[in-house]
Amino acid sequence: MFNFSQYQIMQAFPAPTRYVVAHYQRMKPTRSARHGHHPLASLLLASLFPSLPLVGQAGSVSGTISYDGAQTGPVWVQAVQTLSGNQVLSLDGNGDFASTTLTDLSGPEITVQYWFRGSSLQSAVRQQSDGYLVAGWNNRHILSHDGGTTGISAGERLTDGQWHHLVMTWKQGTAGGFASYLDGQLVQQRDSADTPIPNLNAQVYFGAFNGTGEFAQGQLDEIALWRRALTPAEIAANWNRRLTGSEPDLIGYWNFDDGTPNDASPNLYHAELWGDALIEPADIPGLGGGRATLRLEAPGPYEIAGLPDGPGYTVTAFRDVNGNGHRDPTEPFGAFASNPFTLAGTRTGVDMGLVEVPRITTQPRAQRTGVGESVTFTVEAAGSAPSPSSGARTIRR
Ligand SMILES: [Ca+2]
Ligand SMILES: [Ca+2]
Ligand SMILES: [Ca+2]
Repeated sequence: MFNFSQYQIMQAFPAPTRYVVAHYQRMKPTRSARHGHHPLASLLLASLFPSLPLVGQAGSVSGTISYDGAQTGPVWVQAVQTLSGNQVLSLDGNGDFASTTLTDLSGPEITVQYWFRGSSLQSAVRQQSDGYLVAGWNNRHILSHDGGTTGISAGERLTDGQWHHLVMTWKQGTAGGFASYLDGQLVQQRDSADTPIPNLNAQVYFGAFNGTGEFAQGQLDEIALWRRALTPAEIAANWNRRLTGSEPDLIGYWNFDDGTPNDASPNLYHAELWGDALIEPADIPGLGGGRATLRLEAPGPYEIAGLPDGPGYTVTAFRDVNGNGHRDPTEPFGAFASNPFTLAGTRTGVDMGLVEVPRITTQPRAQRTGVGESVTFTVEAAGSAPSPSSGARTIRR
């Protein structure tokens, strides 16, 4: 299946700009090519054009971003598809976890990846005996044989209540061989130690330290362990794809979609639920569906192409005043009025007006006054409402 969600568009380009990429059209269709695109085409295109938008395929959304406020900065537009029917592992932070039958992660390379939403990432994926490997410990990824609890950062904003995709990769004795990624973007990397991961001969747990403490609180999904370090290009291209379980080099893959904590890889490292741990429905924005982000220098017309047709799209935009690449509470924000909608081919008129949450910029000050005198208190506010943005009231006493 060809998944356009892999194209995260990070550079600005004017809407009329077209990058026509047609190599896939000569590929032989296969059973998996449901829309006529060979899976190899995605790899080819991803390697040739890792960050270019595609056109002439499936759907596109376009419209105009308007904003009449005073804040400045680039505008980010995001189209995300949320597919229904997903199930996840839910842990309440008190005695809940899943234990697997997997006990050996030894070797020269590994990748641990998973989706997380919640308030504590502790022990998301954890193996520990006399050594340890923990993906998600105090918001870090740590390996006892390489840096101990120092580890590397798993990223910011992990516990903001939104779904996030986390990846840890490790490859023995490699420049930049210990790396973490958040939502497909590199968070931190450093050179790795030149000793292999030891065989800890201990069960791998989801959400707990050996079932006794340091519990995660939140939801986990799409937990995948690979016996090799995925490359930055692979992660950029595939981070929000659903796996099938039959991918080469998978150690194990738990997606909970059949209502069980079973390993969907051929290795069958099935897990067992403990405490109040349960598997329940929760749809993850972007998982297995379309997902694209576009950066504009300023409000105006935009187009996002190369999105797969289907239901569950939402389109939003914000003005990145502080330039950090994500939406902060005071930044102008807008959402398409017809969210969510079904994309079928070209969707025009996906217009959004950016508005700001009102914020007070000047507070009234205490004033001394005598009987019979007037005093004026002034408060000034910025934002899209209320109107007017400043005012004064005179009080007589
Ligand atoms: Ca519990
Ligand atoms: Ca799932
Ligand atoms: Ca921002």
